[in-house]
Amino acid sequence: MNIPASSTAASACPVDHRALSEARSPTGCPVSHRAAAFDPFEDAYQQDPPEYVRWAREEEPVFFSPKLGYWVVTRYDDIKAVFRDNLTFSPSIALEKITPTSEEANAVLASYNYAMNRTLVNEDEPAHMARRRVLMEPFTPEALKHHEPMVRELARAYVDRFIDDGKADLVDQMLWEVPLTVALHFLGVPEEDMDMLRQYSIAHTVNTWGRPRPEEQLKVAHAVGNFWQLAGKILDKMRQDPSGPGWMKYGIRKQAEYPEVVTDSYLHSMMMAGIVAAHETTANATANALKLLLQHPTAWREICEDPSLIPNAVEECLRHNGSVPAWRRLATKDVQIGGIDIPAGSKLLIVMASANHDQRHFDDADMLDIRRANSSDHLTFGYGAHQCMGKNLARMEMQIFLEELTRRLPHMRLCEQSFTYVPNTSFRGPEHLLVEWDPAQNPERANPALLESVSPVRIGEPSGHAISRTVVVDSIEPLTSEIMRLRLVAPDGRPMPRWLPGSHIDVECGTPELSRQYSLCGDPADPATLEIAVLHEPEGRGGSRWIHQALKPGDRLKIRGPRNHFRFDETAKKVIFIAGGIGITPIIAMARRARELGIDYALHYSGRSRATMAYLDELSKLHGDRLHVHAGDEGRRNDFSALLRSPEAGTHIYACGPLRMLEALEQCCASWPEDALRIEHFESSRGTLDPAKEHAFEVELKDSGITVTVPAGQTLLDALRGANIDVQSDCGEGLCGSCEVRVLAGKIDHRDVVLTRSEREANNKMMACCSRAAGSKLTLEL
Ligand code: FMN
Repeated sequence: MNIPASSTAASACPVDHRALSEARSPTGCPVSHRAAAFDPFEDAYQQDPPEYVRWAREEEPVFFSPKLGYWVVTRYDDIKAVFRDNLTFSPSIALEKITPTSEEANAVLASYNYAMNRTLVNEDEPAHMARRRVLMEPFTPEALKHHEPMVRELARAYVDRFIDDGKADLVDQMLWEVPLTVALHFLGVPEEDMDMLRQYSIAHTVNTWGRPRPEEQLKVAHAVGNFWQLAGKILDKMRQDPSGPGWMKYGIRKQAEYPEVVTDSYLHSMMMAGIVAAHETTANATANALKLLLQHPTAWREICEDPSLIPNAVEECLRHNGSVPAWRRLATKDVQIGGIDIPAGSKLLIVMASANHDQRHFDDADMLDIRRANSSDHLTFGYGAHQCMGKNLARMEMQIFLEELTRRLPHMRLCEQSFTYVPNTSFRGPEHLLVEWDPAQNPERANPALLESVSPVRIGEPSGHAISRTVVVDSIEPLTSEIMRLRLVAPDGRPMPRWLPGSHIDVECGTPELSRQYSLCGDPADPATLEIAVLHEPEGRGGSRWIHQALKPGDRLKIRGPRNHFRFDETAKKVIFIAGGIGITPIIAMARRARELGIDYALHYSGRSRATMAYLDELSKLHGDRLHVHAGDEGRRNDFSALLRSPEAGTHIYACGPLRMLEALEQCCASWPEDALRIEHFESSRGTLDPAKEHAFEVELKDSGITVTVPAGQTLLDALRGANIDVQSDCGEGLCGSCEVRVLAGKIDHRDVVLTRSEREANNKMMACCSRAAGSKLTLEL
């Protein structure tokens, strides 16, 4: 489809007139020289797509490319908004040839009766969602689990073939064939000639997303034509007996039930597109991931030493260096993207690789951080109704490949080489990946038992919040008879993660199931140490008891985080800090920060007696008469109603302590401006699910186009995960805030202790682990 010339008048000029060139956008305006030079078939784009469009991401995030005839979108929020609205931004051009081919090449394709049409990826609503729903079941985590042993067995067998050679081209010797074999199993297709299918897949990529030269076009057309015919033959054979496992067979069986939804044309197109989609993306993604990790030896060493880091490392590699750098959409009406007018009929190239390096969404976006908490926000799998259906199969394969290679070849390194890519906009991975190692050092020679150990694969999105790190207990020191201070350092002396006042860490108290949160109460400026203080609760659930009784200096400990749901707003005019008992811990770093910034503040600290109150001397030295100690046995209770009698504009109150104290404070602050009071809870019973007292409700997922029922005995979080929707979660009790989802309609019954009063009243977000619908339905932005 050509961009209509008539659409020029409506649109404002989107470009920088100071940097003129001869090139014209469809608006008739000249485009900037960099937009004019943009060419995604250049090697510079192939080598590093986010770097190639850094200028655009920073200065001209939506621009028209005259060479391509597309509008190019480069920022995270804009691309997510495009994916989210698949009516305004139609996917119908996703499989169109990006480079129109010669008459001769078209004639070759026609001679094979080539008729690639709608699959899922390029189908508009309402046909798309009806079909997606009918065909979804084999992609659910439950169904995918059955494939894990086959993937593992294949990965091992391929490593066996080269492990004693001391060198390999991982792409040629493993990363193409294993995903291709897995893809064929998944589809239910008998194993065909692997080399031929690989060549066909590359031809399909070049035909659809490449810029083949005229002489190349004929060769490509023959390969694509043959691929089309082969797909037809496989389908015909499958139709004779569509029983047994495999997604294509499942599709044939569903055709009998829903002939208008699962059409013949769909099945033939999908057979061909499916073979490509299911393996080329995974093969490229794994090659990209291995290249990236081997180029970052610290990250490689860390995953070799601790395979539990692999699921998030996979996600971070998909973010940093994914295999699908860009995708396409068609604007169906005049619309704005990032403030730029886009006329109806415009074609869009949305560069997800650029979104994934957008500093506005990812801190230190260019850095590879395998513990990054929001790695899985990447857009490599797309987003919304068309999000990659095979994402969890790809994640599983990548985890298994990394696990096998890190365990068996931790001493592997990249050879000197230059990397080449097939020039095209959308499928990207090195054509070869040469690695070498000393076979004499293969760990399994000294320790054959190593081959038996297997780390569990995580099917679905990993939670970056769930990534643990090992630390060493440097010192343990009693602060009172019930509270002890722990100083934690890195085992190799490296700096600890950075944190801000209000942050806490999760400590694994002996087993991963017994995880407890502890606020950081040291100095954020000290990069080497994390300090926590733990109150012994003998009648508790066992976490604090374990810390007090089992832990010794020199022990290793697993922690997660830091995370912060109690952020200190440094713009406050005045701050009142109120701490009760062990609730002093998050307040310590905040009060120090207020002092550093010269903010007017007061610190009120209550306890049963001075002897039970940790850090008193240190606080008194630092804060002098800004510290007010309220010791119960001295008859000096904190009188909140007197302290907070008159609301003051610009004053913030930060409070942490026992539940009763916090409830009393909430009452006293009822007449204060909204959100003046900011609270951290250490405990909550509000989120406990009692099926007898609950009712079932429906959730409509706007972006995915499905409706899920949440039974009385299930949390919203579990219901979403059961429907293959990724939502992060950590504490599961409504304390930590990691499972927040956005709500578009329906009244929420909030059960968490994270949201502020005004956030609850706004009724536009909720914690999926514990909060529910007040009525019978909610609509979520998922
Ligand atoms: N307990 C402490 O003793 N010190 C802390 O600094 C501390 N910080 C916490 C921060 C947050 C965000 C939360 C949710 C809880 C915090 N707690 C803290 C409470 C502990 O996580 C835990 O509930 C307590 O040690 C009792 O655990 P137990 O019942 O397993 O013994």
